[in-house]
Amino acid sequence: MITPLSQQVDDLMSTLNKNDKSLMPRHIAIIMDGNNRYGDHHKLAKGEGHIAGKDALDPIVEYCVSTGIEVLTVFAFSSENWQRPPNEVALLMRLLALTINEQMPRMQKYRIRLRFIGDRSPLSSELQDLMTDAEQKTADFEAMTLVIAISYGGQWDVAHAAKTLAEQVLAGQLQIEDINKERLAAHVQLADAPAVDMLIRTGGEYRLSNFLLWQSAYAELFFTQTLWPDFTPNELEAMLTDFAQRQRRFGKTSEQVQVQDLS
Ligand code: M2E
Repeated sequence: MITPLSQQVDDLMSTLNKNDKSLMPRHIAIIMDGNNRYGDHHKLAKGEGHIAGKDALDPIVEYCVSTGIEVLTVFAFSSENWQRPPNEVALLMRLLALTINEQMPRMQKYRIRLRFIGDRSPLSSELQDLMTDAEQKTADFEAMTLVIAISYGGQWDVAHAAKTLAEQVLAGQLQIEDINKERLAAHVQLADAPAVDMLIRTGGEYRLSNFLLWQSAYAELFFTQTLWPDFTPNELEAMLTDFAQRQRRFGKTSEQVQVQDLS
């Protein structure tokens, strides 16, 4: 079959993007929305949409590793998700533990560092131990960092950072006059990672839902109707082509954004 010219141009464009690192995001964040609606559409039993969603992440992770993305952060469980029906919360907690166990060999294979962000205090001690263990075992991997946000909220994150600064003031280690955005930035989650430069939300809603508020201050936003279990590397690749075009168009501004890390 002959490849249509438009497809050839698209392929060439995405090859070119990957060769110019300044046109590629360093840090992609994803709000993986639409699992329950996927379950409804496919007449699955309650909760099975989340199982489908769990499996959709693997090809996305592999694609990100292969294109040299440094950090991929996904919203697995928000601080607001605690208000979902108790049996859904219980299922999600079981799925989280199951997924972490399942993912370990893959993390080894692809040399991916696994990290977790969020308020761990409401999580079971078993889950907390599993998370700490996974972080320790993958700490030296360098192909990519996969960040899983669990019991995470952007407002919690900023409040938590403010509390750290307040403690420093109380201990006489910091003057109130010296509090500024750089000082606060040093204490939000992922302070040592590059800022989020691409934020994707699947599932057709146009909200940030309290995800990485501070870290996404300059992020390019991408929304798709695609439900999370249907999201593919192909669609991500199309978004990356769009991202590169936005970077080209706003060349000057994006250069300024590129250099500003969160630390
Ligand atoms: C995930 C968690 O809705 C969530 C259910 C569990 C799996 N999931 C979606 C995740 O986001 C942990 C790891 Cl290590 C990877 C993915």
